[in-house]
Amino acid sequence: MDTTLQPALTPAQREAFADDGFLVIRQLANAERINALRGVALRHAEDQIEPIEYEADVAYPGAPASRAAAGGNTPRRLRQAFDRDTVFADWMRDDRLTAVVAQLLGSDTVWLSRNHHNCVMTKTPRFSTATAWHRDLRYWHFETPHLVNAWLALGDETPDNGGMRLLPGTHRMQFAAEAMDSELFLREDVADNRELIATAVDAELAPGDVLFFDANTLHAAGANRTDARKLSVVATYYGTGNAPVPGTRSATLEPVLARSLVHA
Ligand SMILES: O=C(O)CCC(=O)C(=O)O
Repeated sequence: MDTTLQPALTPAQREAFADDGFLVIRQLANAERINALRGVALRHAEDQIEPIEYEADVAYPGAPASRAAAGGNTPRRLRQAFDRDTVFADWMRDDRLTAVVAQLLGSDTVWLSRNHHNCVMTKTPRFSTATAWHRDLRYWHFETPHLVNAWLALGDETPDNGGMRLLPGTHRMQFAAEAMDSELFLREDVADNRELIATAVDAELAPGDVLFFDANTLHAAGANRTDARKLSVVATYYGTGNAPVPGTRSATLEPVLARSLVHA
């Protein structure tokens, strides 16, 4: 493993990620980059540049019933961010971002999946919905569960505007089938689950902060109850020794080599 990576994670940061399944690195993207990303993301959301997943498509509780209903044209995800604009592609291959991912994965080689996340998540006032507790891996198909998500805040993220909440240590836990509902969301009517949910941590983020989380960590987020749109760029990475299972949705689009060994 290359030991010259910058920023270098401290032993405490590595331990926090291993224990909790997530880690926030403050100010990994500077204001100039945030402005550029935000400008393109806002334009694409307002001009509805496809491919977009709408709140009506996600169909979480409280979502508009169809794309034709009031609020039915509210974007939830601007998909295929890597191929949408070079500002997103440059960010997803950024040296400092992928250096952190390399350390968290323990792999000098870092692959970006174009089939999962790879999007701008938006939460729009009035029509946004909450996401229940889940693991991202629930519908992904990889040889190992060793994947890391990088969630970049393009604005402030708080419980009020639907910021991310995480359950520390759940990436290492096994759950009985009855703990989850038919869509693999954690059932909130189960007493043990309610105890676990009481341990939730809010990831409060400022523009430029990145939340890294293990794809097996249970997380959720509320609706946006403010009057400003929330935007976050999200990318998923894996390293040497992992690969999408051929023939599955995880293998649909070719991955991007986001980082390889640069120092001998
Ligand atoms: O912003 C949210 O509601 C959470 C999104 C999320 O966890 C996901 O899409 O996997």
